Amino acid sequence: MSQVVSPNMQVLGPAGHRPPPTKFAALRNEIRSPTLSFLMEAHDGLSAKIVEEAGFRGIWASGLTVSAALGLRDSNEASWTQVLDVLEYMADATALPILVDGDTGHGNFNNVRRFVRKLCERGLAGVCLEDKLFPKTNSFIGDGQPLADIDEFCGRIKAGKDSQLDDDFVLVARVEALISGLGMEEALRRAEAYHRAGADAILIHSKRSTADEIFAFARHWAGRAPLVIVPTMYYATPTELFREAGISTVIWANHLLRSAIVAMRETAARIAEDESLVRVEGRVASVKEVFRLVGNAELEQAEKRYLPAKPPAAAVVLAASAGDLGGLTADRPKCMVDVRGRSLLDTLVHTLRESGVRDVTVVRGYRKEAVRLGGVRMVDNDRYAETGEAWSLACAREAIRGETVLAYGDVLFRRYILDTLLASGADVALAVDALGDGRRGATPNPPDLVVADRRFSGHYLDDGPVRLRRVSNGVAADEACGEWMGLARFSARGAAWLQEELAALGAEGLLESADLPLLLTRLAARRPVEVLYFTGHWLDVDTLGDLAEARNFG
Ligand code: SPV
Ligand code: MG
Repeated sequence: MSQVVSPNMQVLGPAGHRPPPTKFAALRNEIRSPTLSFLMEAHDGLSAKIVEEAGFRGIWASGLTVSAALGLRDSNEASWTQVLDVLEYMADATALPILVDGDTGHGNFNNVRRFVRKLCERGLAGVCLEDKLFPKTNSFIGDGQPLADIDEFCGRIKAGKDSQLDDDFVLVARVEALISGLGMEEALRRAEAYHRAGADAILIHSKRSTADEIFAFARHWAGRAPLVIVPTMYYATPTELFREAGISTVIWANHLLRSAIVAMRETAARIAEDESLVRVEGRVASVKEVFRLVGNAELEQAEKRYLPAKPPAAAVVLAASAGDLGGLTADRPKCMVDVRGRSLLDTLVHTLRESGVRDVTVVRGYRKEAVRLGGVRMVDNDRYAETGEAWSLACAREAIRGETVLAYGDVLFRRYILDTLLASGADVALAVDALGDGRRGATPNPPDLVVADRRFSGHYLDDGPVRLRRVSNGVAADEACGEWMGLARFSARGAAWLQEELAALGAEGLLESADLPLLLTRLAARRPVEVLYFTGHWLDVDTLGDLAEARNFG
């Protein structure tokens, strides 16, 4: 069940159910619960999503890794508002509560007040403040870093708690006394003072490779407030021992960033060495996976809901000529010949409908009474025997208004070809098979070969426009850039150009004799007509051999 995060950071459940807790309450519950909790490091929106998908219940926004991901040191080099921006991306990216590594609070009590308010406003569920001085340094650097005066730090804690905008906001006070070598007594003294100042939990930090001093602290502390630990250095300690010691929360503080460094380095080295992507493709997340992680599917849905819908395209299918498939076309035109229980025309119309093209006009002529199909408008070219394709098209003039797909009645193509045409921004786009060069054997109808201003390159990134120069069944194979599939799409503007061209042919007395290649070539001389290259995945049925192939298609 998907959840929705409302602006006030309430995670909304399905109607009729008690809503789950806010992010603030969720973090408070984790820290307070008697069972051991885990916060996993994240440093940006994407890593926050990855933590959520891994099943964690909370996130640690690490100062070290947020800084490092920005290419900076963990020394307050990023301003607090720059950090806040990163935190906002993280909060927006996940429904999980985030405990923010607030370093020293970026100054004195006054800076803490503003910082805490801003965190609450942006849906960050808690902050951890450490008893050091601004600008701080990472705890694992150097020895004996100076600590804040206890009373001054207690003032920061009080100021933070007094400034929180939600009662469940969590303030964790981090004790650095063990890190700084000041000993257990000082650590306990500080923890006690911070607890009294209002901290919701104590983070006791250690840089030793064993957890002995953490366990000793926990024993002395005796559960006075929840204890949070960061076992980066004492990582080999079995987690069970933390449970037995009554620890509240373990922070896995930096491991997503560190794993990303290894993965990125390996990928960069391979690509640099190979000057190729071959060895890395398949070992890296797919582009599709990136789209999924950032929620492209939701955007698609939203576009359907909010973008003005353009009227669906219509189609004109030219099916007036007889075609010659021997006895099969004695009583019906070729488009009505059966292919696996369905006529060619039916299959074509089905593909059109699947792509949202529902308004279909079929121009029939030869054996017109045999051309029957539900939900399709029929227009007759009764002069089919002495006229050509342009005349047939002109018979359907009324149907060419807005966006229009034009297809021969004897072609089959995979749906993605039509979808690509429909998605094209071109006003006139022809589907051209870059592999078709007219050498595929003698057919009764020589193929319509295309000459364009650019040949098919096959490059993944090559999606620049290709302009039609001419299309004709008289193009030499060497000159041909591909074969027109008998499929084209016109935008509303392109459809108006098509109307103009039909009118021009009529005015010049050419309408009866012209075929579509001539019409398109003339159009290309005056208007931009684009070629969209494909490689196979279509066929037209001219022979019994083609028909056999058609029966295996799909
Ligand atoms: C951080 O992740 O930034 C921390 C934890 O503060 S540590 O690096 O262990 O200091
Ligand atoms: Mg830190």
